[in-house]
Amino acid sequence: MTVALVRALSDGYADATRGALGDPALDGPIDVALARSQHAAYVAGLEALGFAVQTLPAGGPDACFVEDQAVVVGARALLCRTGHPGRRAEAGAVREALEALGLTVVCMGEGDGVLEGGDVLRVGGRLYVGRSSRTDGRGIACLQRNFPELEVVPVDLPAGVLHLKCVCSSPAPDLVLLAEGALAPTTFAGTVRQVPASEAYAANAVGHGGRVLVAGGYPRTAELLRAEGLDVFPLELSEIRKGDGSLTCLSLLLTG
Ligand code: CIR
Repeated sequence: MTVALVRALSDGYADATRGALGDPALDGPIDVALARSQHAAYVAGLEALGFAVQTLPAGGPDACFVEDQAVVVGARALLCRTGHPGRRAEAGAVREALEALGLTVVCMGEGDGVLEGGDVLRVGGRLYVGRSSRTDGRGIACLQRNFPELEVVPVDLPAGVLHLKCVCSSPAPDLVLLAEGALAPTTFAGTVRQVPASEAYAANAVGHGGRVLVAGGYPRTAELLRAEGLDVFPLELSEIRKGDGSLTCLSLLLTG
């Protein structure tokens, strides 16, 4: 199965939770129509990577950031209890979609703490998980209980980082793209390539089969990915970024 689950942008997207990225340049109003066209280009990009894209109907203002609702490993998913209480109502539709695709879904309960998928990065046999304002120790323990076949590696995030994947991603097997200065490169096993701090936003990239979607306007990151032998597809993300989102946040990728 090579399916990407995405969620349509709601009319209320202009009211998405904002400000965590701490960049005043992102303070202006969100242009929802432009956000929708950027989202459509993202969907086309996922198709170019080889995914069959399934689009869920719109939900709350932040629901397009579907990555936060689940952690998928093979044919199993852990449905997250998000650290953002206002986003918990988004989970039901994601659960139904994952079950309809044949996945076994386990739901986090109230005693399981909080966890958001944006804090979880899979690299080979490891799940790196950010300890953040959205993910706590009990959530990390719940992740380890549910995926005992993988090694869960907690990562303390610097202040002001919303999710682990705001500063890193793995767009190709065993490759970690990391924003320089955000975390020690030795945090990760495998090949770590650092993007300059001035291009930190581009450290969040989505890849599959040798092709990579990357935020547009970051030439050094694009060059670095090309040097890894990858085909680079830059995407404009201004309105997604204003909602504190980036590329991985907009999909749940099922490749098991
Ligand atoms: C939120 O604050 O939850 C959304 N506005 C942004 C979520 C971005 N998700 C992600 O980085 N995985």
